Formats: sequence, structure tokens, C-alpha cells
Amino acid sequence: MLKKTGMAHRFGIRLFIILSVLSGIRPGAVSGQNYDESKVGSYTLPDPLLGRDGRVIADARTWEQVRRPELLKLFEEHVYGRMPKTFDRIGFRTTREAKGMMNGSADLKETAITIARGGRSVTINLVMFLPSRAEGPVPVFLLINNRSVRNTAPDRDTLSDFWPAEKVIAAGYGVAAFQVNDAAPDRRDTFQNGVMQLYPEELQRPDGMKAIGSWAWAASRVMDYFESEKRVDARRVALVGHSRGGKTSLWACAQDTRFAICISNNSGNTGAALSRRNFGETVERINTSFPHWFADNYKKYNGRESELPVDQHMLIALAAPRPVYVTNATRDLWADPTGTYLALLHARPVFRLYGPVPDLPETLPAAGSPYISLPLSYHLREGKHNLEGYDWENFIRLAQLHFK
Ligand code: GTR
Repeated sequence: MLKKTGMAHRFGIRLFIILSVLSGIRPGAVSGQNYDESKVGSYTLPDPLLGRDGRVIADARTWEQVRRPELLKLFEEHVYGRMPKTFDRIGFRTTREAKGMMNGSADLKETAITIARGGRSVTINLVMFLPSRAEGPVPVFLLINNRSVRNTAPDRDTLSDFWPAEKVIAAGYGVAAFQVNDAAPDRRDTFQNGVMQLYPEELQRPDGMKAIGSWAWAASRVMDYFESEKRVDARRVALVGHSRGGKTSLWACAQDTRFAICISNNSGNTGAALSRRNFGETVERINTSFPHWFADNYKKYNGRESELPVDQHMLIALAAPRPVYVTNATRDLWADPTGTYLALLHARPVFRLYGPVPDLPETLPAAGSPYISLPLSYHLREGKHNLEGYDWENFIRLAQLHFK
């Protein structure tokens, strides 16, 4: 078999990958996936304000007491897996401090956050810069870094727009990041070697959490640390994630209402994009490529999105009334910009329980015209799947609006 396909075949695959990358379509995005709007077909979204018992939710109190917990549970059971809440101990150890970095404008503080349960422990390493001149606690942007640790280089020998710390500091905010591998290695064969070590029982359950759950859990432990850090205003933390990290930021904000702003960049399938729309990445595709991200139960919905008891507009709604910012990029059709924008629109009824919601355009806004408003923001960036300076500049604008 191998012989028959041989070198020519391998060359073909490589050529295909190179061409895909050059054209901005991510590898694997082509075969069997729909990119034709006319083939999306019709679908019916579950109503966030219709309780399972048929009751219509008409006020914020009933949403919070009845429907919100119900939806959270559905997402746990069918999509992301349970979120363990207890552990034996948590400790914060400063591993490095350096004042007056970035030409005197920022102080570096690195912290090892160690959490123990049942005789095992896991350590999340946090890198953080705080504005040197700030008097009193500052709001902080926390990035869930799903890419290289070089993006968050504490020495600033490498500067990356994935985490443009200088830009955030200049705006007067703190900026922090942890790398997902500390919480769960992003591989199907090793994801257990992190937070899951503390909760081995989750591995036995069809609704047990996996990597994305572990990353979200880690974001909450960073929040535990922020609550103990005098220089951070833990009530004003914006959580940022890109792609798989953006799926995680939404799930973390749904679980943990201490996060003040939820930012989900290019998060696509099982992030901010509607699952029922047949466009770009599908549930089957994501479960096959990344079997270690979601609960095993989620695999039941491969090719059966319409049977899901939830859809992703409901995940956005779980952040209400806190501000949510979702984004797309023009050359990232895999993440379905239209399906993402529609999810944001369909989350509006829940936000309206708390107050007025801005008049968002009814169709996908044009590239390069960000829509920054409370509580819902959106932009479509010109370019490919990535987290860039442009994205951050607009996230900062939302923080300026919300944190004033
Ligand atoms: C892709 C995956 C997406 C997204 C992306 C990323 O391969 O299909 O759902 O998570 O990776 O995280 O960059």
C-alpha cells in the first residue's frame, strides 16, 4: 500500500498543504467541507430563553436561577465536559520580578501557580507585565496562549503581535499570559498529563472534561491568583483567546463569572460559530482531528448537529451581561465568519434581559469596520487566521469603553 502510493503521493500531499497555506485556506479545510453559502441549507436554532420544561424566560432573575444553570449543564454534559470546582490547595510563588522594563514603563512579575489535589499537583506559569506608574490596582488582559511561549517572552527579546504587551501597557493596562501546555498538552496522546492528573475520574466519564476544559480551568486558577495580587484589579480582567484558545475563553467565561470581558478571536467551530450551519469546520471534523478537546459525549453529534440540545449562540449568552467581543478574518472561512456573527446576533435576547443592546447590523459587517459597543462587539479583520495587532487595538478600545 505504502509502496504503491510512494513518493509522488507524499509530494502531492506536501504540495497541497503548501498551496493551501499560501492561499490562506488552512490544510484539511478543503476535502468534504462546504464553502458554498447556497449549500448551507436551513436549520432551527434552540431558543436560549425557552426552558427545558417549556417555560419562557422573561427576566434576568429567572435566567440566572433557572435557565443559565440548565444551559451550563447541557454544555458540560454534551460538549466541553464537567468543570471540577474543588481542590486541596493552591499556592502562588513569585519566580521572577524585574522593575522598569519596556524603557521603564512596565514591571515584570512571573508567578508559578501550583494547585494540588489527592496528592498530585500541577503548576501553571504566569507571565505578567504591569504598568510601572500605575497607582492602585489595574485592569488586566489575560491571554490563553495556545501557541509558542516565545509569543510571551518575558525578556522581550522576541516581540510578537500575538501578545503585544507593549501596546497593552501603553494603554494603561496590565497584560498576562499562560501557555496551555502547562494545563494540558495539546496532543491526543498526552493531554492527560496536566490538570487531568488531579481529576483522573474525569477520564472515565463520557461527560468528563478534557483539554479545553483543562485550559478553562487553568484560566480560573489564574483568576484565583489575581484575587490575591494587590496590583491587579481582579474585577476588571479581560480574558482573551485565539482559535482553540477562543473556544476556551468562551467556556471559561461561561463557567467563571469573575471574568469581566470575554474575547474570542477567530474561534470558529465549537467556539463562537454556530454548529448547525453547514459551513467550514464541522463537529465531526473537529472531533476527529482533536479527539482530546471535548467530552466523549460530543462525538455523538458527529454529522448530527441538529440533535445538539445547545448551539454556540447560547455559549455567548452565558457571558451575559458581561461584554463579549468575537472576531473573524476574511481569509479564515474555516471558522465561518457569517456563522460567528449570527451566533452573536442570536445571543442578543439574553443580553436584552439586562438592558438595551446596540443596533448591530443584521448581516456580517464589512472587513475593517469594527463594531465596538456594550455589551456586544464584533470585527472582521482583513487577512488570515491569526491574532494580530489590529485585533488587540480594538480589544483595548472595548476595555476603554467598559472600564473607563
Ligand atoms: C484548527 C481547528 C480549529 C482551530 C484552529 C486553531 O486546525 O480546526 O478549530 O481551533 O485549529 O486553534 O488554530
